[in-house]
Amino acid sequence: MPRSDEVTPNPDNKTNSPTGGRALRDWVKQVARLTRPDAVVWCDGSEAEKDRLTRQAVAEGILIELNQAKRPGCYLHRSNPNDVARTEQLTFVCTPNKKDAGPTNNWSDPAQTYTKLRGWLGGSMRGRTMYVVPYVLGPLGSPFSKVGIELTDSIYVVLNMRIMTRMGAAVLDQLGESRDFNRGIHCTLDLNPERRLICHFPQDNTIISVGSGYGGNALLSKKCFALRIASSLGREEGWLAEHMLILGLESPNGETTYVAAAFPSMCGKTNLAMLTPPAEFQGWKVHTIGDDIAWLRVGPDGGLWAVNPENGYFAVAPGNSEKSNLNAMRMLQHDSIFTNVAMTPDGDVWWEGMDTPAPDGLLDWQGRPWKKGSPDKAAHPNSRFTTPMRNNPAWSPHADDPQGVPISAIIFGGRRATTVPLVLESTDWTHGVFMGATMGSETTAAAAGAVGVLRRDPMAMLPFCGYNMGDYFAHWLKMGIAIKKLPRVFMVNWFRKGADGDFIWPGYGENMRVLKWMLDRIHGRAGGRQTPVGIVPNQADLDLKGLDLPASTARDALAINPAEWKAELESAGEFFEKIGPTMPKELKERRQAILKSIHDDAPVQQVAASR
Ligand code: GTP
Ligand code: SPV
Ligand code: MN
Repeated sequence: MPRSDEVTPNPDNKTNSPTGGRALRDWVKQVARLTRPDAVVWCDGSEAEKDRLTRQAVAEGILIELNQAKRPGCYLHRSNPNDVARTEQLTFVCTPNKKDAGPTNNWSDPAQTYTKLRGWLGGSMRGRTMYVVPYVLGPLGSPFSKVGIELTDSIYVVLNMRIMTRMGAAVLDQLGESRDFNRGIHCTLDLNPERRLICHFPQDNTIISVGSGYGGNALLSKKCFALRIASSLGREEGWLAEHMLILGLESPNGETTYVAAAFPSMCGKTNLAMLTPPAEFQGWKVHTIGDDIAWLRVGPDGGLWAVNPENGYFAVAPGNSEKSNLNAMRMLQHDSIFTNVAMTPDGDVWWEGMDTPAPDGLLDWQGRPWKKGSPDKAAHPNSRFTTPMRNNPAWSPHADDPQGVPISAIIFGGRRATTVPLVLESTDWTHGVFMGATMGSETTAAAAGAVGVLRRDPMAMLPFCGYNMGDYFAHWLKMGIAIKKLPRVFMVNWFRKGADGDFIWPGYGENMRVLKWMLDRIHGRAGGRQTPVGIVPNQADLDLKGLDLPASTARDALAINPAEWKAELESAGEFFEKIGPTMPKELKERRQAILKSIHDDAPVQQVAASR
């Protein structure tokens, strides 16, 4: 296999006027010489370009036009049925040393992997167009921002990147002659899972993704750059790239407090980020900064500041209704791309969990007639919609602030049928890092594989940390020294189940009640009780006014069961062992100390409102 720059250029190559700097133009040429597209198109991010590509996608059957009277600017895409979720088993971190990828990542040798991928990429775009997609993660001109270029042969990817990122010609102006940009190559190939790989080369700031057209596998700005590569850059540069939503809570007296929350895929980030507070919370407002990814840095005041690197949401469709997430239902009324949802006979969308019953004549996510009562889901469980963040009625203009927003609390949470109470507060930073590092969650349809299996998913970053997980924990501990005004750290669980198998806690908008306790803790207005595993609110500390929740149910939601927690900490210990020599000693010691303090008859200690 010749090196890419030794492949003879395609004489028929058509390209519109490239405007980028020299390093960028050279790299684009080099990839084109290898993949041999019929044309190279530099995307400018304009409306005209969007209209042209949308028309072409409809003509080619990549997009289906939805009912434009009901949903202006909305389209449906149906993926290949073998390509409907991230594929963690085909995702690799290709560092020069295996130990730098760590025991939780798939690793392959960078030189061998480049050679193999070059082989697959050789001539792979013949008969196709290669789009050059320049984008910036983070607000334009922000010290947090990073430029990425994705080369892709998928119009669907281009149209989604246009929503998900700040994309277009302005990015090339910001980049100028700089060589400092993420190099992303995405090639659809024939969607054969045997030739599907998502490979990261942090040392080269490079991503190569082949054989998948789906979400996190193909929109390289998202999990590949903004998390895997960025987490690695963050470690070198002293900041954090996290799988977190960011939201602002404005109290009736106008005080806004910002929090960031890490929940694994499909565990409620989008929903929490734009929640509608219950009727009893008159005058409270929720402002969304981001719903999936946060980049966090120490600000000039010594506090932790966050930006959302993205410009749109690629969010889960099923479960969204006017009742559960009104803002989501509003934002996807226009200018959104739906992927793998069901379609009604009048060209509208439908999914499980919508308030309206399935209409007659529904087509399922594969375009097949769907019969009412069928055990198969009409919408794929990981069906999604892509929406510009400005479509969200709760969107905060501070999402464009170059300096970001100040974070007062970090929240970790997972999908746990047992053990983890509705909310827990850590006692200090190391304990907070411990809570994140020991997080567990049941797997969901966001990734290919079994659903509902409990696994450790530290900081919701198991599939997204671009380096050794033990070094990542150490980096978190180190950040605790760099941050002078530390945020409080909490853990939540909306998914605890009762004996009947149903969720105990009503969730969604009612989660505001839990956020309110956190704010009251932060501002010294609420107490709780100290348990070996953290501070839990007494029932009286939670504002449950107007909620039809029996006292015994609230008690179940907040219960700490010593036997369950002993098992939990044993399981966390096994995970720490798996991490091996990089596992920080502070966290191992903390685990032992907590385990030792768990007794069936541990005395209850009340915690005052202020620390
Ligand atoms: P990713 O985009 O995969 O990172 O997911 P996410 O964390 O943003 O999850 P999202 O908010 O889309 O929620 C995933 C699923 O969980 C949806 O079907 C929601 O309806 C459901 N969900 C969200 N919040 C709650 C809650 O508080 N309680 C319950 N029971 N379900 C919830
Ligand atoms: C997730 O799986 O956490 C997502 C969707 O947010 S994807 O972009 O496919 O990663
Ligand atoms: Mn996510």
